[in-house]
Amino acid sequence: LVNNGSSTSTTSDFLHAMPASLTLLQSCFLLWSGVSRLTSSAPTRSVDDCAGYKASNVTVLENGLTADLKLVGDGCGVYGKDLVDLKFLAEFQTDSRLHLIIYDKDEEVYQVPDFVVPRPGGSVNKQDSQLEVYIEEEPFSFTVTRKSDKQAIFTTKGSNIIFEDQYVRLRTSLPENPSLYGLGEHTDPLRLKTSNYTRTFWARDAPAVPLDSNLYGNHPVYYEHRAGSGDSHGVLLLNSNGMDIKINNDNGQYLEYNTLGGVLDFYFLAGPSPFDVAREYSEITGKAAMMPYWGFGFHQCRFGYKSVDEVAAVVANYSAANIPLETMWTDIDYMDNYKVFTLGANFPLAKVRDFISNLHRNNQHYIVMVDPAVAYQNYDAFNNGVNSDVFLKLNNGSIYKGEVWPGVTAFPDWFHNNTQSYWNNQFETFFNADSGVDIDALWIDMNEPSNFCEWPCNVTELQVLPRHEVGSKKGLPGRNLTDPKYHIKNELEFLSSRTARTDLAHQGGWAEYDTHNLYGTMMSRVSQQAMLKRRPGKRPMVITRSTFVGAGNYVGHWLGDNVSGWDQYIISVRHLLQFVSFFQVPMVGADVCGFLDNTTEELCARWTVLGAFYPFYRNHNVDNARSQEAYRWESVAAAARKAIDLRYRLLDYIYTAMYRQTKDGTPMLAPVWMHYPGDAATLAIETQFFYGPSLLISPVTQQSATSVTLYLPNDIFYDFFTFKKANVTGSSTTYSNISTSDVPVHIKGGSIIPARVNSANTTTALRKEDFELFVALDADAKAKGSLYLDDGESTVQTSISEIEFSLEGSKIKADGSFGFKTDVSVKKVTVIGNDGVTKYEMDKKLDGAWELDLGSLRRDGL
Ligand code: MIG
Repeated sequence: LVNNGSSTSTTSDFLHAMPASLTLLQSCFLLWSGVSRLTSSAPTRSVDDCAGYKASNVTVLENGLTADLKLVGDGCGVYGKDLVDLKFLAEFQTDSRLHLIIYDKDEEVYQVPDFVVPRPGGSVNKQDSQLEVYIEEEPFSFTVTRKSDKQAIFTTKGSNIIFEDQYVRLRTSLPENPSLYGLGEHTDPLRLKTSNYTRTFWARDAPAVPLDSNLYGNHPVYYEHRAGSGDSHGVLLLNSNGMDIKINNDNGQYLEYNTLGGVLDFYFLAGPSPFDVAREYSEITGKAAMMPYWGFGFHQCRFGYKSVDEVAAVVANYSAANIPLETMWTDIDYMDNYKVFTLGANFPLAKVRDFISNLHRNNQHYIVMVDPAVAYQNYDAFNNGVNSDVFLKLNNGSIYKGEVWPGVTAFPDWFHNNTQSYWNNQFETFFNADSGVDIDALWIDMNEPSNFCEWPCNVTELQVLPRHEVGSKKGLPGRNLTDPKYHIKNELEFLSSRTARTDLAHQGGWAEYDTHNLYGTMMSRVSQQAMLKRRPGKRPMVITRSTFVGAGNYVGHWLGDNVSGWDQYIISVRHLLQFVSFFQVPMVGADVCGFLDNTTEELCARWTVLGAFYPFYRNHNVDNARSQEAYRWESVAAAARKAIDLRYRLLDYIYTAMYRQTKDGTPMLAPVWMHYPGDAATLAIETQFFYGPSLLISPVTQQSATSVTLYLPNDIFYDFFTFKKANVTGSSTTYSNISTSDVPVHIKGGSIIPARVNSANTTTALRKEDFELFVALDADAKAKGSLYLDDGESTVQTSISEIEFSLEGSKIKADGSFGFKTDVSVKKVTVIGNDGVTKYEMDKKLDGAWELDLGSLRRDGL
């Protein structure tokens, strides 16, 4: 097939489906010939004029396609040296996943190591794929289309790839006004801006989590919904280098990757539903780590609890105020001068141990913070690190020194073979159940890593990356590792500003320049393992600040240093959903009542209610701000009691949703559009969200407001508290008179929600409460829902229950597996339908399948 037309693509020809003639092609590539060079042979300095690559040796395989790529002309040299010989590989790994990688022939260029993000692999015949891939030979471009409608979901046509040693650029055209999501961590709108928008990927300690800024974590994956086809897809660029992703619509709509290195390692996920995309993405990230049941309880923390007595007093105050407190936390204040693995004078070991035993006796839990940076001082944690050689070092062999809370510090090198055992030993000693601080879970902070030193800081001489053997994928030698020519839009001036200097080499030779964004995730995994080691068989709960692709496989995340302000209260929803719904990091929550600055009574009450629908529910405050524990104001205490009561009664419902996410990647929380992608009015909704599969939460969004205008998709919804059927759907409606203890919640028709009849003071007690079922009928008067039961804490479960409830006609059923032994029963059923509400009493154990006729049950007078 010869195309003799113009080689430039326009947005309009992009918008049309691929030419029908392509469907006749047996091979999945298109030879493009007769195209003249875009540039003369002289290297140009303009990014847009680079001549790109030419493909040869194109080989069509059963499961994909390979080609060699050669630089056209002398290259463009915009921000470094162009690589002459590249390779292209496209492989259909499953019917819905296409892996496509462009890499250097010698495989010297850095690639995200497989031991950090294990690749899923797999191979299917191209006939079985939902996607197709086409290439054009010169200038080289590739296009990924959806087979069913020939729409291009990604195409580099019309924009040449630039692949230099310190700059890689690739651009895809997109339809006008695309619906794009993800590309975090950010606090920007959930549906991403489509013009003049740059997302920067460079892990940073980001106080006040500002908009339009690089924050703690890096997840270069986006989800796109195409209104035309009604289908969604996902695209991951698995690259950990500093990066700007630009989304713009000057001269056509596009999304453009600009990285400081690495290779173009793409995964295309075909969906076609948004939930399918999420599930497909979970095959790459690995399934999220299941959290302990108690982890869903209410947590209290603050920076600035100065003594164990003060911490104990907070616990006592909660109890006196009759607000259930599941877990108490302590920030860096417990340490001796902020040295990790030490106790300060106001936290004497005997007293701390006493305090923890008391908590445990009451079925409460304790968590403390550990930072990665170790004080450069003569003490055990430092000396042990030196002896096991685990700290990041300069080329001359001396330990690299940064500055964090304790003053001068060393930074563990998570790539080092000895680091896991070093960390295990520190944990086994300091957090020893019999003689140390017997924590139940762990909080890790400052792992971007954060460093108080401004660059250039303590600089003696620049470090040089060693030369690695061909094929090692550890990074090209000879690069400028601290000041590359292309400047990403990092909030801070230099790559090394306020972090570990980027010209350090890790053990094995990887440069911090390439692996900076992995630091928090590698610490997460090592810490999770260390926690598992001290309590074998028990699910570790580790909450980290910095994350990368795959972090959810090990840990949860809190959303960092937000501000006690109304804007940030509501922005927390979109920030949260990124992680749960798009990045497969479900155990997430923002600091309830806000971290920086002083909160207010009204804000704190509203936030305590909203937080009850975060997977991770913790009130946390900065040092020196006004105290904000839930008992500080009567209205906040009332809000907390009511919100916690509801959260706990629904705890098994959300625990079931989390379990499902850990099994198949179905997000436990989701933005409205993921449930109703065909409804254009949902695409930008970011203040309402689904909690579990069936409950729509619509918090009050503004200060002084007692009403909220919420959108109900065109479906059946019932008010979860009054059970009234919503008569306006497919449009917005206003709810009024919402007290600071309340939030509108709707249950979707067709669902059954298992809830505990009564809440309890602790999740341990909660597990002994009986169940009731809320049955919300759909248009056919049917409903279903699930319940997962296990022991709540073991990593390996030998006896679980996966129960499916259903209602059809007058029959209500429990089916599935019933391995988990429990004495609790289902005591009530509330059937919510067109004709109002009927409540029934019943008494059925959860030890085997059953079926009941509602007509045979005693009705409970309403
Ligand atoms: O430099 O440990 O995001 O939650 O309270 C600040 C003190 C260090 C930042 C964390 C915050 C924590 C604080 N930490």
